[in-house]
Amino acid sequence: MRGVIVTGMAGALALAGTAVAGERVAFARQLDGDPAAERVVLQTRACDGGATCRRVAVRDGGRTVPVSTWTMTGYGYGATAAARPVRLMAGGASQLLIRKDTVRGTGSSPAEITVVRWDGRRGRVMLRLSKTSRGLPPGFAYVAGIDARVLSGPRLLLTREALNRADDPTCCSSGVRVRTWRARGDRLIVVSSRVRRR
Ligand SMILES: [Ca+2]
Repeated sequence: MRGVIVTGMAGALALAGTAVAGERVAFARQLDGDPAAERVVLQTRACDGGATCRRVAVRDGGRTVPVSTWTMTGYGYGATAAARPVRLMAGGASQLLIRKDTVRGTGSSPAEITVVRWDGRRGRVMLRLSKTSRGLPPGFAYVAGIDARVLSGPRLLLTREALNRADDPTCCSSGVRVRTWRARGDRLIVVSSRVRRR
């Protein structure tokens, strides 16, 4: 079950037990093999401490299945969320590029980028990058900024991570890592990685 972030049953239970204060449709897009387009919605609720939490869900006919959590894994912060369709696999379906940021966050606040493939029943995580992802280049202590975009043409995802040494102020990173990723099966794998040091 690796990579499955929520099953249909768990999603239904989570929705039943969680008050969703607000919701808006981000976009409608064909995400799987059935004829109807799925609607991708951003759901909002109040989190502990007055922060706003948002998550992304897919509405497929009468079912609504979350494809992200309300907060970022391992943190209790409120989170903003945004989702857009991307094409990283062959075929007509789109995948979702989900970005989560901390509500009223600073440079050191948690952020997360996730690529999810909707398989018609649930969201499968193809890639998840956060500021605390392991495997940093030698000499760097943490990621101060993270971003992702799709390169036109070859179905490659490009990620940029601002890299800080332990004594860097969060404003001013000592390095940047640029990686490109492509789909292999249900995962995204690194095809190039470059670290620039200032
Ligand atoms: Ca569909």
